[in-house]
Amino acid sequence: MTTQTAPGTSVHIGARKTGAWLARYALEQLPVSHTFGIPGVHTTELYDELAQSEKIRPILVTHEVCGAFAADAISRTSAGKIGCLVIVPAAGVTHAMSGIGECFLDGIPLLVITGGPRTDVKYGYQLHGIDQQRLVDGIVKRSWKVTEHREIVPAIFEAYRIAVSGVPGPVLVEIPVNLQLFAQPVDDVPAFVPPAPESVNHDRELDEAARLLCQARSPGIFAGWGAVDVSDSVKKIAELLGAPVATTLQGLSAFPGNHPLHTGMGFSRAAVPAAENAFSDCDCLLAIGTSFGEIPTGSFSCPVPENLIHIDISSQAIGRNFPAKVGLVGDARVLVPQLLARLQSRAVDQSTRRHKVEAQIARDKSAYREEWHVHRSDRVNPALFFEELRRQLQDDAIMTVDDGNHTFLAAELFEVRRPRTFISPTDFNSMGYAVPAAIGAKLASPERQVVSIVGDGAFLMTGLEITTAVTHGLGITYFVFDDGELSQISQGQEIPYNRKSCTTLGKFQLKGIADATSAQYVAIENNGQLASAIRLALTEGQNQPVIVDVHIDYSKRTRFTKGVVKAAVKSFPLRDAARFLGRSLIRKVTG
Ligand SMILES: Cc1ncc(C[n+]2csc(CCOP(=O)(O)OP(=O)(O)O)c2C)c(N)n1
Ligand SMILES: [Mg+2]
Repeated sequence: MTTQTAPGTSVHIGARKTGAWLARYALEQLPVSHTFGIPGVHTTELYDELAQSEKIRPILVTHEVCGAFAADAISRTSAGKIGCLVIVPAAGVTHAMSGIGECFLDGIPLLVITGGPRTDVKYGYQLHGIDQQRLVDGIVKRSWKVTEHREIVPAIFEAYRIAVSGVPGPVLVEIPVNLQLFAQPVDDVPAFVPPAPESVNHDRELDEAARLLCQARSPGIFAGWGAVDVSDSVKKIAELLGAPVATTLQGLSAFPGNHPLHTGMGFSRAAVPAAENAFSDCDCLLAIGTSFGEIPTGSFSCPVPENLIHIDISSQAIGRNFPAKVGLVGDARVLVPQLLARLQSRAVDQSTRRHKVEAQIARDKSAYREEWHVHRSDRVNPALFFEELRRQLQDDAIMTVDDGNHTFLAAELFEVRRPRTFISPTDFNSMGYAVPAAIGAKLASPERQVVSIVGDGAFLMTGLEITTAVTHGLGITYFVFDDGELSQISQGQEIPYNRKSCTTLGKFQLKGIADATSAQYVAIENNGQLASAIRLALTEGQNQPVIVDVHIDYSKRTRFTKGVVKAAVKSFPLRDAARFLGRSLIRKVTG
C-alpha cells in the first residue's frame, strides 16, 4: 500500500482540542460506520464524542468478544469498510481477544481503540493497569500507545493503513484517559488519503503461469478469501481453461456455487465427491489468495501437483505448505486480472474439456445430493434444510456460520452465490462467532437478508447478544442447529475413541432464550415443516431477530469430518496410529 498521507497535505485545526475530539475526528475520516464496545471510565469522554457524530454510530454490546465479532463482520461483508472497537483497557481487551485473534489469523482488518490508565499522575496500581501492548502482541499486526495529543490523529491513520495493507489484520491504539479528557492546543493534523492497492511487477512469473496453465492437461483452481474481490476474473479464467474451481472454507463466496465449474470446499478426500474427482488428476493448480491452511486442505491431505502457481499477498504463505513452481506475492485484485489478460491473449479454446468437466461435476453433485436425500430420520434432513433455505433467500443474502458440524454441513450443502455473502470463523476457529457477526453484517447492510447458522453449543456462548439485535430492530434469522451436543468434536471422538467425553450439552430451552431477549421463536421439527417454517421465520425476521429451533439430524457425517479424522490418524507415527486403531477396535468389542 502507498502511504495515505500525501506529503504536505494537512488540515489546520488551530484550537485547543481534547484527545477524545481528535480520536473522533480521525475515525470520522476513515471508512468506519459503527463502533462496538462497552464504555468504562477510561472511554466515557470518547463515547460522549461519538454520540454526537453524524457519521459513526456507537453500538453497545453485552460482551466485548461479541463487539469484536460484529466489527469483524463489517470488514468481511462490506468491501472497503473497517470494523472498529472502542473498549476499556485490560478487561475489555482480554474479552475481545478471541475476536481480535480471529481477525489476525483470518486476515481481516480491525481497528481497536482502547482507553488507558492516566499517564499524568504519579500513582501506580491504577484501575485496568496492564501493559496492553504485551498482552496483544501475538494477535495484532501492530499496537500503539500514544503519549501526546498531536500523535492521536497520525497514529489512528497509520493504524488504519497497516490494518488494510499487505495481509490485512487487527491493530490497536491505546489513548490514555487523561489525553482523552483534557484539551491541548493543536495546530495541524495530517489529511487522510485512502491507500491504494500496491502495484507489483511480476511479468516474468505471469508469463510462466500462463504458459503452464495453457499446457496443462487437467488444470484446476483453488480460490481462498484473497480471491473474494476478483470473482469475475476467476470465473473467466476457469471458463477459458475449462478448469474446476474449489474454494477454501473462508473463501466459499469467492466463486459462485451455482457456476457449473464450481466443485466445493477443498479437493482432498475430505472434500465433496465433485471436488475430489475433479482434482484427482490435476496436473497444474492455480491457487489464489489462500495459505493452504488446515481446514480446506483436509489436514494437508490434498494432492497438490508439482506445477503449483501460487498467488498470495503473504510472501510467507507462498510455498510454506506446498512447494510452488511459480510464486507471485501480491494483491489478487492486481495480479488476477493481469493473468486473465495473458490467458485471453493466448486465445486458448478448451470448450471440449470444459463441457466434460462440467458434466462430471453436475453428475457428482447430483449423486451427493441424492445420497443425502435418501438418508431418512424423523428429524430435519440437513440437505433438505439448506436447499429450502436457498430457495427462499435472495442471492445477495448474507450467511454467518459458527464453528462446528453445522459449518461443514453448510459448506457442503448450501450454495453460496455472491462474494462476501458467507462468513465463518476459520483459522483461529473461535466458537461464538455467528450470532454477533450477523449483527455487524446487518448493521452494515440493512437492506439485505441476514441469516445465521449456529450450533447449540456456540449459541450458548454468545446467544444473549441477540438483545442488541432486538434493541436496534435488526431483522436477522438465527437457525440454531439443536442436537444437544458439541457435535463436531463428539463425532471426532466417536471415530477414533469409540466413546464420547465432555461433549453433551446441559439442557436448555431455546424458547426461553427467545422470551428472555424478546426475539421471535419458530421451531422446525421435521422435513414436512421446512418450507412453511422457514417462510414464517424469514417473514417474521424482517425487522426483528428470530430464533429458529431446528431439530436437526446429525446422524450422517459430512465428508469433511470423515476425511479429516482419517487424514489426522494417517499423519500419526505408525506406532501411535496402530495404538489408536487398536484401542478403538477393542472398545468396539468390549463396549
Ligand atoms: C472457543 C472454542 N472452544 C472450543 C472449540 C472446539 N470446538 C470446535 S467445534 C466444537 C463443537 C461446536 O458445537 P456446536 O456449537 O453445538 O456445533 P455442532 O458441532 O454441534 O454443530 C467445539 C467444542 C472451538 N473451536 N472454539
Ligand atoms: Mg451442537
